[in-house]
Amino acid sequence: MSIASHLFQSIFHPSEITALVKYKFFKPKATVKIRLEQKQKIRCYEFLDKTSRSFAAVIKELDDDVRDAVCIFYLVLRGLDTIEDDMSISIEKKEPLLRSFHEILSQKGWTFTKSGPLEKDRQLLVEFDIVIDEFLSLRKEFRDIIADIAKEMGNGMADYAKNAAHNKYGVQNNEEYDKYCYYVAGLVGVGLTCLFAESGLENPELVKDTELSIHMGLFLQKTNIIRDYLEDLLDGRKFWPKEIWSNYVEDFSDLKESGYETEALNCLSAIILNALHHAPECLNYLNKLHNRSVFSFCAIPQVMAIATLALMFRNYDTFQKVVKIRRGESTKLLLKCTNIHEVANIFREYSRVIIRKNDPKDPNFMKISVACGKIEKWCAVNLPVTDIYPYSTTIKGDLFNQETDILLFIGFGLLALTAYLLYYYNWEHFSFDELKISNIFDA
Ligand code: IN0
Repeated sequence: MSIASHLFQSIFHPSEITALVKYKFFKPKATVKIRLEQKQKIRCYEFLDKTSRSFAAVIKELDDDVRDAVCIFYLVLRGLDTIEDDMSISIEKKEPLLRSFHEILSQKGWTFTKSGPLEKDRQLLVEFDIVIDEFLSLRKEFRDIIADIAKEMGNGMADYAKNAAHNKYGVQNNEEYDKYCYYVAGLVGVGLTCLFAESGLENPELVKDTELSIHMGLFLQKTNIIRDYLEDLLDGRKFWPKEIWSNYVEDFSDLKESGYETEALNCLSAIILNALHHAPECLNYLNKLHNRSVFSFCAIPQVMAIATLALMFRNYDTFQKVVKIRRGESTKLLLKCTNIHEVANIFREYSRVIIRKNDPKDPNFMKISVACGKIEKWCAVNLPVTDIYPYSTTIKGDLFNQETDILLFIGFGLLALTAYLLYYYNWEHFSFDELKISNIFDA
């Protein structure tokens, strides 16, 4: 979509328009300085841009000490993910590939050309020898962290890939749901924390609190799984745990059928509630970070996740299409992710959005209030008093009141302009006689 259509989407949200313009024209773009002869590194950053342009920009903002390691880590994970996702690869070929991927990382010249033609990141594996060369050029400590995570993740993915029950019936219970998310996302958090500590940008103590790193990944992955309900269902995948959806419908696909709207919305509340439990722990993790670039890198996806959850909450569109926050809104959030105060305020604003949409008829009404209350409490305990906006002073909260202020400003501005134009052009020809009450009845 073009900038014009993003601007149009935000037509009633002037603060988003300001954010879009600021981001597009005034924010200095991160320039990764790579010497021209470093062709392979250039190619790796091109791959990064291709797989995810917006997240690539966030990676490029990282400090020099860790940027390349995170870029290669991301591409390695993409490689694993592409093999796991590819239904055209038989399980006999897929399992050993996933289990030995951490060794492949040291096999100079290794490429893979057997991905299905429709795989989005097919080319990454076709040219994977380049990623391997760049991986081998990282220092040993970084290489070991990336290989260790690839080993555990690859084995976890292989276990799921050959688990016939998982493939046929999907995720069964909440424990299995957490375990699956741990392999595909929790481990990413663990790996990133080790990279940050190893680079010296973050405190090595952070590595000890493995649970916090895992919560970071689970919050993101669970939001993705909820958002991708329809897409995954059409691809024959069921990641929503049966323990949750079976309380509402007989068949997982019923959630999108007409006649089941109430059940679907209540089920959606239940699975969003499950994800919300990770939010206070994510704030705890972010609160422990010291480096500015690491903070933004970690905070941006988290803030997008809570905004997406709030948008999906009691929103039936979640079962009909992929619900996405407006580009203007995401840009506005991205620009705010500079410190824990801003980020915690954003979490609180969106938890208030959820509270406002919460329905007393929903069986999880109370539990949702409690989960949002925990975010509210986190802010009350951890933010200075000056950052606290009590409930009673605002209905929608600071983030949204700003919008109303700008709209009022524009409204008054337009009114003043109209009055001025009327005055300027019409005053000389204006006659009070024409306004005589009798005139109205003359006709
Ligand atoms: C990520 C994570 C990510 C970033 C920062 C800190 C993290 C800590 C723990 C775990 C993951 C962390 O962020 C990306 C964000 C992303 O890719 N966003 C997409 C949007 C989208 O809808 O997918 C974008 O295009 O901007 C993420 O989702 N994952 C990821 C993968 C690798 C790395 Cl190194 C970091 C994927 C996942 C599965 C959630 C871990």
